[in-house]
Amino acid sequence: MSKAKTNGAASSPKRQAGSANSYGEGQLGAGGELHQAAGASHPEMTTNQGLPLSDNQNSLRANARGPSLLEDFVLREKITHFDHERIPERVVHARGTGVHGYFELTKSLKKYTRARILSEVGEKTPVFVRISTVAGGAGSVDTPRDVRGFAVKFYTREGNWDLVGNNIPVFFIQDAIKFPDLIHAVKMEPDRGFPQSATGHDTFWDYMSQTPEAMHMVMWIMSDRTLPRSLRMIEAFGIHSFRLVTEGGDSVFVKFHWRPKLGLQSTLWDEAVKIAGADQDFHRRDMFDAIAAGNFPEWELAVQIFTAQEAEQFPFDHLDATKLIPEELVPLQVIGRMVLDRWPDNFFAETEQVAFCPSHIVPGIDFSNDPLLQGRLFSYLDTQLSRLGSANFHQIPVNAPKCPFANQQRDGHMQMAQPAGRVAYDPNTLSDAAPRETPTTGFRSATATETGDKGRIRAASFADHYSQARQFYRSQTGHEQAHIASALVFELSKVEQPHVRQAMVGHLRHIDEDLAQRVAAGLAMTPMPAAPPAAATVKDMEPSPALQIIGKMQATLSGRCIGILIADGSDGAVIASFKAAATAAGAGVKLVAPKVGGAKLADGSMLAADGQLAGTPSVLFDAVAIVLSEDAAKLLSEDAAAVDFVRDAYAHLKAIAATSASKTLLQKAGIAKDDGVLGSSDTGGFIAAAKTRQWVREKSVRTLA
Ligand code: HDD
Repeated sequence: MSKAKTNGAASSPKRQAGSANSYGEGQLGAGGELHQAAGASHPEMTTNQGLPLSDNQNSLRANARGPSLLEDFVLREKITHFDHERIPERVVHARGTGVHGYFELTKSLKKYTRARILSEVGEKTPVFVRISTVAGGAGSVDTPRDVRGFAVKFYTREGNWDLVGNNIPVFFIQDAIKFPDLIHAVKMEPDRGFPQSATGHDTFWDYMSQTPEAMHMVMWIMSDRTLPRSLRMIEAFGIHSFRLVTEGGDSVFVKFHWRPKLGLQSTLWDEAVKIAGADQDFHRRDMFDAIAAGNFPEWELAVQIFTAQEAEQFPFDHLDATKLIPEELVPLQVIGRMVLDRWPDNFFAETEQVAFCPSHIVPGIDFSNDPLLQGRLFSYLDTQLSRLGSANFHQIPVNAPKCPFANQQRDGHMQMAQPAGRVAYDPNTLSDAAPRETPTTGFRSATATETGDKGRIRAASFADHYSQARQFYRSQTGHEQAHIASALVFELSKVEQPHVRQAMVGHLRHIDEDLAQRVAAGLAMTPMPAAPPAAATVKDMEPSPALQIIGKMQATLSGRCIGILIADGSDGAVIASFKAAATAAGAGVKLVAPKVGGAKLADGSMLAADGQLAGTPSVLFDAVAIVLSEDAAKLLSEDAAAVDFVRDAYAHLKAIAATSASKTLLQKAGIAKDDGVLGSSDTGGFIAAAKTRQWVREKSVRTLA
């Protein structure tokens, strides 16, 4: 056997910077350069047993062109580890974005609770937050029409508190026993494996149409709340009623709300669809970029506090997760703020392995009897066992409390702790170091008396499925109502079975007859289907403007981004004036050009672009400026990417400013003059228009139901 030719091991196991000795040919760049910074001091590469490696590019072979040898433990270790890299993705909420940050209490709730995190003003508590879509797999897109999960792990001094909520304050079902069916209905249909992350299919709407309690949630998911512009621009809610508990065991009820500092903002449906094609990671990238730029996302934490006696007067049952408490009925009190300021070091270790459980609470907080919450208290711990593979998942750094924790639980797969001593039980007399219960400060459940008959019973107070759905719909602006109606038309048009469409329109008749008529007209459905029997009288509740998105948008460009389209011959001074005005207003600015290397400006200088036109459509921006010369505008009016850039910005109700020389392109895109279409000298007008959407334009650009 001839001696295998190697690239030659370095004489010392500590690799020298710049040394080619331990690199195979595959490490060389096309130009033959080494992928190693000059002067860098790299740590030694070893096996998992610490054995220094001489060659990470060539497996051990019988000869230069011969078979690989079973003896090659280096190859086997590397491939084996790779083969086991993936863990099961979450059964729901598989795709998520995680960020570290902190929570700071600004108003004490000491009067209501002994929880330290809710009573020590000024105390900063580290948090890890994961924001997710529900239906799609881990590799699905960021912008389907879907609920966003909003899970916060507070690493408090009294243990971890997980507030596992959504960006919608109600849920589809009232009882946890229905959850597996709900999720089976929304996920890809099992025989065909699609759709991956969309609700527009038969099984979802079949289930909805058989589940009247879901109708309030249906209104929310058909609104633009499920099409957020940015994860930094969503509200979030703890949904269930929880309890705040005093030292003495007395309690009041509480609902938790997160309110984004940047205000609410959503995209339009057509925009969301196109973003999915332009940037599958639109929301994750937005969060990453914001944190890298030091624009730390921030939310206020607000609470609604009410007593059991007050709850008895509500025209709904607060233990029913399909109901919300209107802000007008129980006002919000802002008690703190959360700032997200640190991107994880490693996506898998932190964002993938983080394990949230609604059962993780701290002394001073307790659960209510909400039957959805009660089921969740079981499900999350259980799912972590199969997802993370061991009862010791709490030892993974992102899951471990930051306060001391100790008990007599022992062993199990992947045990990382090494408890010393002979005692692993409680009570004991043999160890002074053994942990002991703390009856005065430890967690105690709130005092509550339960009476009544055992049974599989749904409370009569849970029977009204339509009043709050009606309240939600009637609280919206006309634009938002049109979006809800159009979303229903779109979704139900994807349903193949006519009886499912009819059943859904029947439910809508209980919510709002005009909505039902609009949707039926959009589906060309005649005759109008009958409404199903309703289990309770549908009430007209006071409209709640707090339920709108438009009412909660802020006239700001903070956190938004302006795209400027340039090409050869563009005027550098005009570009600079737009850039300065947008930056002063707090917006990010990106230059888009036909070539990423940039454009040769009118004065002959080169200006680099941030994005190439074909790959950087206007859906990625909140407003656009078109700064072209006459020649470039003529040339680009023959380029679909440029025409779409302008046309989409217009159709998505965005402000457009353009040099007069750009008019050939604007004409080709069919842009009509309105308040949101401005000249290039009116930077002030452009910035003002960019802070909002041009809602009045919508009727002229699309047919809405
Ligand atoms: Fe859930 C994950 C939110 C009802 C069972 N849920 C999960 C996540 C969020 C929510 C944000 C992702 C956590 C993360 O980022 O790791 N879920 C909710 C909300 C609900 C809700 C707001 C209703 C108010 N969930 C719900 C019910 C059940 C579950 C009724 C089961 C009975 N949820 C789970 C789960 C998941 C989960 C299967 C999947 C991955 C995980 O727990 O860790 O256990």
